[in-house]
Amino acid sequence: MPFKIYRITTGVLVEKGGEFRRLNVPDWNAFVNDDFLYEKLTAQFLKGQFEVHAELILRDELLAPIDKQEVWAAGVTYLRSREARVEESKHSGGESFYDKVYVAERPELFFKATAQRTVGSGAKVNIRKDSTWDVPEPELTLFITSNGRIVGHTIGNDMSSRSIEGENPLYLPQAKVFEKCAALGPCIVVSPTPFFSDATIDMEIWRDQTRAFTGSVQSSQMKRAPAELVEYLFSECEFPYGCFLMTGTGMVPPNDFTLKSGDEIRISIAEIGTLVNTVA
Ligand code: DO4
Ligand code: MG
Repeated sequence: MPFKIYRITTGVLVEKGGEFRRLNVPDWNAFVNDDFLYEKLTAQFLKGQFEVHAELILRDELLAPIDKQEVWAAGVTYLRSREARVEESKHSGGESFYDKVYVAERPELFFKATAQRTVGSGAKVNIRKDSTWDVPEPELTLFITSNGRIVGHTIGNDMSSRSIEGENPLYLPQAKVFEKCAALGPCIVVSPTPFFSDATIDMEIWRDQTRAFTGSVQSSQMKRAPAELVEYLFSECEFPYGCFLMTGTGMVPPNDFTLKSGDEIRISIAEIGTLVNTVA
C-alpha cells in the first residue's frame, strides 16, 4: 500500500490507508532524498505519533513538499501540447521547433522553479502582469533522488504565459519562471511499485462559482517514458537533494480561455489527491 507524505509547518505527516502518523523528521531534504524511501517509511510509520486531527492540520499547515530541491519540467511530451504550441507560435515563425522537439531524440527539459517560487496546495499562484494569455498546466510530477531513482509522485502546475511564449520561443524562461509560477502537492506518494503508467489527470477551473474549464487526460498518452526524461536530466546535472520533474501537459484549455485573478484551479490524480490553487 502506498504512503502519502505531507510537509507541514510543524514537520511531516504520513498517511497510509487513511491513517495518519506524525514522523520525527529533523531534515526534510535528507528524509526524502532516499533511494529506499518506501522501505524507510514502512519501518518508521508505526513508530510515528498517531494523528487524529490530520484534516485540520492539513487545512492550516500544509506546505509544498519541497525545500532544497529544484523543479524541472519537460515540454511537448503530449500531442495536445504540441498542437497548442504550434498554434500559439504561428505568427512568430516558431512553430516548427515544437514539431521537431516532439519527435526528436532529445526531449525538451527546462528549469522551472526553486522552492521559493513554488507554492503548495491551498496557496496562491501568479500570472504575470505583462502577460495577456495565461493557463495552468496540470502535470504528473516525479520526485527523483540524487542517484536518479524515481521514488515518488506528486501533482504539478506549470503556470504558463501563452502570449509571451507565443511571441517568441526564446522567451520561454519568462513565460515559465516568475514568482509563484509553480505549484506542487498536496503530498508525495511513495509506492512499492511504479503504478502511474496510466494515471488519469483531471483539471477544473472555477470562476465565480461556475466551472470555466474541465478536462481530463491519461498519462499513458505521454510520448516519452519518465525514465527517459530522468536519464537526460541527470546526464549532465547533479541534484544533491533530489529534484522534481514535471512531465509535461496533455491538457490545454481552448484558445479563447485565459486565467483571471480569483480563478480556482483544481488538479486531481486519484492516487495522489487534489492540488488546489487560486490565482492571485
Ligand atoms: O515548449 C514549451 C513548454 C512546454 C510545456 O511546458 C509542456 O508541454 O508542458
Ligand atoms: Mg508544462
